[in-house]
Amino acid sequence: MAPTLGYWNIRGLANGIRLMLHYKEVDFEDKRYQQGAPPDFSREEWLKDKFNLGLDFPNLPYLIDGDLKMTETSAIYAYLGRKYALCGSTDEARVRNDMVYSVHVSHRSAFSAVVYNKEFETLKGPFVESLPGRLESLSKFLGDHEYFAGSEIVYADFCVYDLLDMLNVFSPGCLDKYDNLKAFLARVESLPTVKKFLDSDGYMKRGPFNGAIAQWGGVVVP
Ligand SMILES: N[C@@H](CCC(=O)N[C@@H](CS)C(=O)NCC(=O)O)C(=O)O
Repeated sequence: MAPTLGYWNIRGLANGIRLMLHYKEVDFEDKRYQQGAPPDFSREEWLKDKFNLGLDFPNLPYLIDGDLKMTETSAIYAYLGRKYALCGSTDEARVRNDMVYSVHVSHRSAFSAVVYNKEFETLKGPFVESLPGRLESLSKFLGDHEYFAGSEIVYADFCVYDLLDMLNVFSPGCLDKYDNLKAFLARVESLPTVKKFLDSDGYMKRGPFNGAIAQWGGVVVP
């Protein structure tokens, strides 16, 4: 039976997972829960399922693959990475994958702390000012490599792709001086199976990136 990936109907923590599954042409159910409209932002659609799926730590995203049921984004990436040989084939590639995955989590967490904060307007500027430092180190680490682990694509590439693409919508032009990061985005986008997903109706090119209660990216960004 095809695996099920459950998540909100947003990019959020799941877009990189969706990209990876499409890249590998995995037949899966992309189950998207719809959060209610303001002012209630009901989570009812998810809450009806939350404790009935047999999940040990009920949360979104979840992945159900046969008898295996899991939550925690990092566990889902690691599982799929192992299953589809996207963890890196050498020690060096595996270390690079693991490092850049964790670094991307730090950046994503910092971003979430800003966009979900009621003080968003105050916090936005300092976050934008922090972007060159964040992007510079990713750019240096990527160097002349095709992908973040080297010449082979790994699961962290899909996470970083999603993060950079979102930051470029949040702060247009923030990638301008990083030619290798822009080339990396273009490289991922030109992978035929990824391109097919990016061009499909279901792809959320302009979001929503975040949950509906976020101060930025909770709806499609014009
Ligand atoms: N530690 C979890 C956090 C997951 C999480 O915060 N999920 C949010 C959406 S991004 C959610 O709405 N979860 C559903 C819930 O809390 O019931 C992970 O890394 O996957």
